[in-house]
Amino acid sequence: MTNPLYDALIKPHLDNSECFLLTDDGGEISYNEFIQRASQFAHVLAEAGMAPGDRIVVQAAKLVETLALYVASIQIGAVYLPLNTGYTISELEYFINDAKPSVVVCADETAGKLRTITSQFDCKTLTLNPNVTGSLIDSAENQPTRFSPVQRGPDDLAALLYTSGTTGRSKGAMLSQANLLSNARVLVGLWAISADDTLIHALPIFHTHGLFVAINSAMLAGARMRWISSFDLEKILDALPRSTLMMGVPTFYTRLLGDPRFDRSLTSNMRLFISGSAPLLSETHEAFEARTGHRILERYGMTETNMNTSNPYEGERRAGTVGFPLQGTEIKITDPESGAELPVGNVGMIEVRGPNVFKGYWNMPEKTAEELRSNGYFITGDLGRVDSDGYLHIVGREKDLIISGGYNIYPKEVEDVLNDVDGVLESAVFGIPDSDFGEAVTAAIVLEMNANIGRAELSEAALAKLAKFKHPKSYIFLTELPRNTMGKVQKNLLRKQHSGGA
Ligand code: MCA
Ligand code: AMP
Repeated sequence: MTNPLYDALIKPHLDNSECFLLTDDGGEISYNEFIQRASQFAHVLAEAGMAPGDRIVVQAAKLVETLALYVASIQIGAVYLPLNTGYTISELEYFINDAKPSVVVCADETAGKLRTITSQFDCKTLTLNPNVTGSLIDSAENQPTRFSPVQRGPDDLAALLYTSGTTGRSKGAMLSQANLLSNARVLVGLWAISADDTLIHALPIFHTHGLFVAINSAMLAGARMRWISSFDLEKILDALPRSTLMMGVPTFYTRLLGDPRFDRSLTSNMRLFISGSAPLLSETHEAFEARTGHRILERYGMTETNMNTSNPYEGERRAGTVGFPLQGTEIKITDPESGAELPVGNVGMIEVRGPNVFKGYWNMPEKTAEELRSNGYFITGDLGRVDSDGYLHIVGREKDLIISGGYNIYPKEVEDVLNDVDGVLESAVFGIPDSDFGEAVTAAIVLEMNANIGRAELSEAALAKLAKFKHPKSYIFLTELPRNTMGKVQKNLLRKQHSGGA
């Protein structure tokens, strides 16, 4: 038995002196230099007592060192659990309490605030600050630059990624070594990623898109990455003439189109633009081609499944569709009520099976049983249809979910926070079309009789409990929520009535 991710992503590069990362200061970090750094971190984690299968929680800025932590985690056979840098302490406490990591890596400022929770079990804290200081950096200084990888099997867990749930409670998706590696192999083949590629990497690295789709594929292929800490229009425009590949959420592409400098000549060295995480409007697809001559390749994935489908690299990239099932992955469309498979062309629940599909939710056997069938099919909660040419169209979502700038927001979680505010009788959170983020979080609020509160009190409650991207961008005060005869709030009606602004 070996360590599949190590063998595929790290071992081939131990002596690879080719460039891996292109940084903001114009510097280059080679594969072997980078792996030496990661190996030093692996020694620090091993000294902290981490054993194979232990969880490591990482909430850190998008630094080269944060990426090195991911690679260190593979080396020591740990389960990597990255968290959005925007999460509040109360959100972090939930994840830490649920996952019971043996190490948490976060900024100094956060470490102090997490002590109440980390002191409750055997959990060590290492710090990594945005300015690349902290106890992780100090402890790594004199460590050896080679690390013998811990043995792991294909079914051993490599990552635990939390995804919010319709009940408001986040669920940890357990991803195995084989889940991640099989997907990376298929994507590298399908998108023809090679050592000749330079990928513009401006996505966050705490989600599947920026972490696995981008990084695992780049490392497997031996490609370079232009490492940009977040979406920065100027840096991306500057990098385009020397790059070949970009992965982004639709907001990346609408923002690029918003700048007149983004044109055919600036993108003439580019080989491929890939979009995912949220629906790409056909208008964006068409405007992009008209401006640059490139057809964006749209694909479809989930935290629980990695990537499921993709438009073809060779062949027609069809706007408004997410293409065909990946090699080894099966898709079927079923009746949401009965689970029976529907004939081609019908709209129904998208179900997915394949080596990419996760192992279940951490500590939630009932949730796992509800969503992952015993025959291996995962019930995505997305509604779609397959057309007569085999392209999958996502036509909606059965789950009550808002996708804003590629981030998922489950209304229930926001409603729970708003309903707790004194003076709020009830609330309904929904998405309205937004030209930048795709959807914008909006809250309809019904106040208790004689309550004297407004937006300020609601924003304050959101600030204390929820990461900023989940905050309602607007509040609407109503005397009552529209309900159907069953008493269910009609969010479609709210969406329709309040969608004027986009
Ligand atoms: C930032 N804000 C947001 C978002 N991002 N609000 C709603 N939705 C967002 N996505 C808040 C900020 O806190 C700020 O609040 C205000 O909105 C404006 O921020 P701005 O500077 O415009 O935003 P930004 O920093 O430029 O970020 C926008 C972004 C970013 C570039 C679209 O959100 C992003 O990188 N998104 C990618 C997400 C992603 O990787 N998703 C993949 C997950 P204030 O002004 O109050 O401070 S899904 C996945 O992995 C699946 C498997 C898949 O298929 O890929
Ligand atoms: P996450 O929970 O962050 O993994 O988000 C997964 C969800 O993002 C999916 O269930 C879809 O609803 C959505 N999604 C991902 N890619 C696309 C896409 N290309 N088009 C439409 N929705 C997408």
